[in-house]
Amino acid sequence: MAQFEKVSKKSALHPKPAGLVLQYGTAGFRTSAQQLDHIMFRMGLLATLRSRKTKSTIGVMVTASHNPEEDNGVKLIDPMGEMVSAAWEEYATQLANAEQEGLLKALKDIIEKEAVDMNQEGYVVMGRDTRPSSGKLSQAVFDGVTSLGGKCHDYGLVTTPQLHFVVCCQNTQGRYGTGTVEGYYQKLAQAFIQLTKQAPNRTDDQKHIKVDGANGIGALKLKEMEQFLQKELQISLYNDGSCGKLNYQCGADYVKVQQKPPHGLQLTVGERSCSFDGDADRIIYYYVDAAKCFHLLDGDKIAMLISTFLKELLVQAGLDLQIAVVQTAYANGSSTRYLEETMKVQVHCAKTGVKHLHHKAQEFDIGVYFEANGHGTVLFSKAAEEKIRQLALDQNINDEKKRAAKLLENTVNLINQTVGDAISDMLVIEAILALKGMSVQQWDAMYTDLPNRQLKVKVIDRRVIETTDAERRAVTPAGLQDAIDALVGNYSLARAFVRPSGTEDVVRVYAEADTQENADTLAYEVSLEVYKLAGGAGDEPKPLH
Ligand code: 16G
Ligand code: MG
Repeated sequence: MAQFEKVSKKSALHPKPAGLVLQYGTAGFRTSAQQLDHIMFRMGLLATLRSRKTKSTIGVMVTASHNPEEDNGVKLIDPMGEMVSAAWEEYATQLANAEQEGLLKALKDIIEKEAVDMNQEGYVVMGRDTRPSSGKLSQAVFDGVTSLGGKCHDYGLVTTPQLHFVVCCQNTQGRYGTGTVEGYYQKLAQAFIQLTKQAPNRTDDQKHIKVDGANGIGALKLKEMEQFLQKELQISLYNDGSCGKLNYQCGADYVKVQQKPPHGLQLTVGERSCSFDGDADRIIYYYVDAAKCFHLLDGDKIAMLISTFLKELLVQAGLDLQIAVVQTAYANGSSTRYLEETMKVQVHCAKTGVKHLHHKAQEFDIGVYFEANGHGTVLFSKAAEEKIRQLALDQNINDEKKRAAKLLENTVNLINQTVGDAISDMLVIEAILALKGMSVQQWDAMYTDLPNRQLKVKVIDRRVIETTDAERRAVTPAGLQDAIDALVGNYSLARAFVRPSGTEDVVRVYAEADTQENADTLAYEVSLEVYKLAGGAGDEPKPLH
């Protein structure tokens, strides 16, 4: 077939280094940019098949998110803007690792297994972050799509969530919005302006926010969006990519993990600031108090703020919709307790990785999901959205109900329901703070985080650790969980768990306890057990103090 001849020819331009094996990680392939050319070409092929199979537009995003600038990666986006399904992740791995001479066979295997109609049109949209390698790697995706007879539209430099948004718009015939970057700005800005109109007495201080753009695509796109916001938000942008290096000593991951402000952004006492990550699908807030103490408001605090706000509006609107918060094992114990005991919101725990949280959140009328690292969004079921929109149109309700319904409706419009989105999340948070007349300190004071510590342990093979109960308990190696339980028992308000990383060759350790010193000691003690029982590599972990 002529179709496959073209694939053969083109694939020779994007050859796979013999013997190289790469795994589809939590959110896609991610490694040093030099190793990815063949992966990109092949993901172009796969996206075209996926498009033919689903008779929908599929997205391919070239990015390595918060990772170093020298890395790159690829994320595949399914028809409704969600991450690609598990079965196709499996195909992605097979196709990625087929040796050059076995590529056509691997491709035909998938076509056969999924009964892909090769006469169906294939349509792929692609985007990329600001990494120097992203342009060339996008070209490889393009070659993959077109060599298999698919059509391809390159959106160029976009944030990951913008590409998710575009995919969803295209596959819902515009019901979700206009499938362009401008359509994204318009939809979100309009919703934000409608919301802040209901908070008329905002001072200039309240309208102002400092943003650390991680020297990445988020900075670029926020600059573009600013004019659409009509001065309702005044943004001071730092680490905008004009001189610094991507994600280097800045960005959401740096701030969260280091628990300190990014370089290149001076904090003034009490002022709100936030950091995006390298592809703008995560956000973290922070401020310093009068004593120069740094305070972080992570994904847990964001989920708490948003779910509290929505719950209050549901009560005011008299809408009987079930709201739930989905977290991971990394959620601070204080946040879970606050949500369950004070807010009376049901909380669920999912495995790490957006796809798992997203899935769980889909089970509710309103599912708020956030990872502590700042990745999250809100999902509204079709029925919930419909009820909210109907109520907002209802002429026979009182003013309080009407206002609540309109606020809910605009919040639905402002949230990027396809995936966590730093820009959208920031606008939602800013709108809520404005509507509640709340300062960042007041938001922070709603509950106090338990001190915690994360560590990494190098082991020979991290797969020896298997977990259950949403990664909160280790099933193997034998004895590890018992050891952790015994250690946790020595501290108050303590919790600890270990899990193999899905993105790095390490085992991650998390511990929290009543004091920072106890959390640190517990994390160290658990690390030592991992090292001993799970085949530690290199030097034994050392105490932090
Ligand atoms: C990926 C995930 C992120 C998760 C992280 C965990 C997406 C879009 N991203 O970056 O949600 O927190 O992996 O990494 O799903 P780890 O397995 O190395 O701890
Ligand atoms: Mg990211």
